[in-house]
Amino acid sequence: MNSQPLRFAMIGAGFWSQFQLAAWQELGASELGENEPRGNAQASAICVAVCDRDLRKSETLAKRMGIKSAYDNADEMMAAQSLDFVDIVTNVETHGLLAKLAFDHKLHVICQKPMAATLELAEQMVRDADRAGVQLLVHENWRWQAPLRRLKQILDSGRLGEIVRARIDYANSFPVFDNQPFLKDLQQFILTDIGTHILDAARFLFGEAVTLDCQTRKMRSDIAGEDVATVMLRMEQGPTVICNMSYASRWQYDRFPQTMVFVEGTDAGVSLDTDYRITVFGNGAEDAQQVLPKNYAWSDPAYALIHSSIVECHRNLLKSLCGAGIAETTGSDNLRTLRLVHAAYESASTGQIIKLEYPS
Ligand code: 89V
Repeated sequence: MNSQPLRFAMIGAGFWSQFQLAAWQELGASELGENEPRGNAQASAICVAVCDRDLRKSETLAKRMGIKSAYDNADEMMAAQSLDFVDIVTNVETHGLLAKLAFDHKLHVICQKPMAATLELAEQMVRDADRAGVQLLVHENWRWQAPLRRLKQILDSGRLGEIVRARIDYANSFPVFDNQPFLKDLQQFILTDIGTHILDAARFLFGEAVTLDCQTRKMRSDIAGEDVATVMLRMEQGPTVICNMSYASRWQYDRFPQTMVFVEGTDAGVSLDTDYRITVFGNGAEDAQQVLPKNYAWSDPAYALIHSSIVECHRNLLKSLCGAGIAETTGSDNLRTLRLVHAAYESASTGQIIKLEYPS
C-alpha cells in the first residue's frame, strides 16, 4: 500500500465541495506535511489544488480550506500539478469531459453521482478509464450511512430467515432546491438525484434486481422534472423491494435526509425507523438499538447523516486508490445502479415492467 498521502485536486467549488474537502481532511492528511511518509497509518490524501470555471469560487474555497493553488482551467491544472487523482464535484453534464481529460493525464478519477446523464456516456467513461489504465470510482455515499451499514449486518446475519420483501422510504418535503437550485431545472429529477442513492442502497442491501416497475409524478409546479417516484424491484435472490421516493411528502415528522427501511423475513422482521432506530421483531420479542451517525464539527446539522457517510465513502475509495482493495462503488459497479435509474424512467414512460440484464 502507498504510504505517502495521495495528491489530488478537487474540480468544482459549489455547495458539496466544501464538505467533500472537510471529509478528506478528516482522514488525517491535513495533519501531515506533503512528503511525510505515513508508515502503517491509514491511507490519506492531500488536496493540492481546486479548480472551478469561476476563478473567484475556486480561490475562495482554496483559501477557506487551506489549499495552495486555485485554477479556472482543469487541463492547465492537471498539466501543472503533480497529481494522483481528481475528485470531480461538478454538475453531471461536465463529468464525462472532465473524466476524459483526467484519463488523458493518466489520473484516477472519483466522480460524484450520477456518473453521467446517459447510460451510454457512463459506459464510455468506464471503458475510457480501463483503456487509460486508471481507476474510475463513483462517490456514492448513501450506502455508507452508519444505520444502513448496521441494517446490512443484521440482514447478513441470517436472523430474519429468508427475506420475503422490503420497503425503502425516502419521503420528505425538505427544500432541497435552496442549496442546490440547479435541481429545479433537471428534466429528470428525483430518480437521478435521490434515485441513484436509493437504488444503490437497494442493491447494497438486497443484491441485484431482475425486473423493475416504476411510476413517477410531478407534484410541484415550479420544477422541470418528477419529484415523486415509486419503484418496485424483484430481486435475483427472491425478495420484492419497493422504493418510495418523494420531495413532496407531508408527514407528521419530516426526517430529511433519513432513509427508512422495513424488511420482512420468514423468521423475523427488521425496521430502520425514524431517528436511526433499528428494531428486530421476532416471536413476540423486540430487539432495539439506535445507530447515530458520527457528528463532525464541520457538518451542517441538516446534512450530518450524509456528511459522516462522505468520510466513510472516501475511506473506501482511498483504499482502492492506494492499491489496498477494490472499492465498493467502482465505475463498473455503479453502472448497475445507473441501469436501474434509466430502466425506471423507461418503465415510467412506457408503463412496462423492465427486465434487467447484466453483461457479464
Ligand atoms: O446527495 C445528494 O444527492 C443531494 C441531496 C441529498 C440533497 O439530494 O443532492
